[in-house]
Amino acid sequence: MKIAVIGVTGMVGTVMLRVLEERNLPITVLIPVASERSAGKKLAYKGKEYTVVTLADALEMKPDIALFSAGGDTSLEWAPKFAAVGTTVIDNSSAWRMDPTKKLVVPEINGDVLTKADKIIANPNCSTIQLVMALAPLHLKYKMKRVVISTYQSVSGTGVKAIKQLDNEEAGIDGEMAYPYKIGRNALPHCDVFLENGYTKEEMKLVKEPKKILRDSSFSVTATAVRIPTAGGHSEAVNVQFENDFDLKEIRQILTDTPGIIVQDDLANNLYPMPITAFDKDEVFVGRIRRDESQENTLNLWIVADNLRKGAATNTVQIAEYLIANNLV
Ligand code: 11C
Repeated sequence: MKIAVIGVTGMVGTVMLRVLEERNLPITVLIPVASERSAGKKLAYKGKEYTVVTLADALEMKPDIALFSAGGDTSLEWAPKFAAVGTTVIDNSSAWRMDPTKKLVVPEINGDVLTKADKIIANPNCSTIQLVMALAPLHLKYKMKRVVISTYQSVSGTGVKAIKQLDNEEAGIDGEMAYPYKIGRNALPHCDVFLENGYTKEEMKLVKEPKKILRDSSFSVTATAVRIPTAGGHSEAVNVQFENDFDLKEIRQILTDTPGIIVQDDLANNLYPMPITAFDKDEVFVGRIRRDESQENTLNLWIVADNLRKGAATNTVQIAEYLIANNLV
């Protein structure tokens, strides 16, 4: 397999390379790709040195799979060019997610929608992935009616400039700002840009993407996305009303039995998911599992994951693994 990583010097690209190193994909040729500015840089993969090439160079090499994480504009321009030479593109940007001709995939949930004909496959938004990982098995059993989400998102979701802003603030340095306000000791109800309906783009991703992944639009979703001064790891307080009543013990068992989910819910020992313990992990952590006593058939959950791993790099690599395992590439 010839695998290209587009945006390899970026934050998600770097993690993609690390995830590829850790897992056992049958990679015969690795093609690290970045902008003209980064072309020629050297990087290490499994103890060997590689030279970063441009998109045009990579296109000529006709990779079997290209993992894209270089922003929406690059994806819109280059993903179709790669698809045209037979490459299967797995794109981490928001460019293709809601395109009805493209699949939006979390392999554990809807990998079965993929076919050989899918040449551009979309990876969902990080906050969506961890949400649906926890909700999908519960939806199957109890059928969701309404979901209310409040997120607590780390600065790494915004990018390097935001990490730098937090670092600068902590060091007392006046530097470039990624946000309109200080992020240290603060909480900004503002992830991505505001839209005409008063919601942010991030909030609307949480409304739309789960319906596409779960292949069901019968439930309603509303969200408030908040940026907090955490370096990495997104957290979500989620309130779900189901059509059918549930048993809390059974909910815990279903989540415990779901591959990719780890239940951390032991109040006597102060055990609950946190960004700091989810850091660098591929699983989605669920805790504070309790009944909403204010209305029937309703559950409260706290869901945490490393947004750069399961929320981005790992899920993209898992899609590639699924394609390879099922001879779809
Ligand atoms: C954030 N979820 O934390 C965003 C980052 O659509 O892939 C990822 C944006 C995306 O701000």
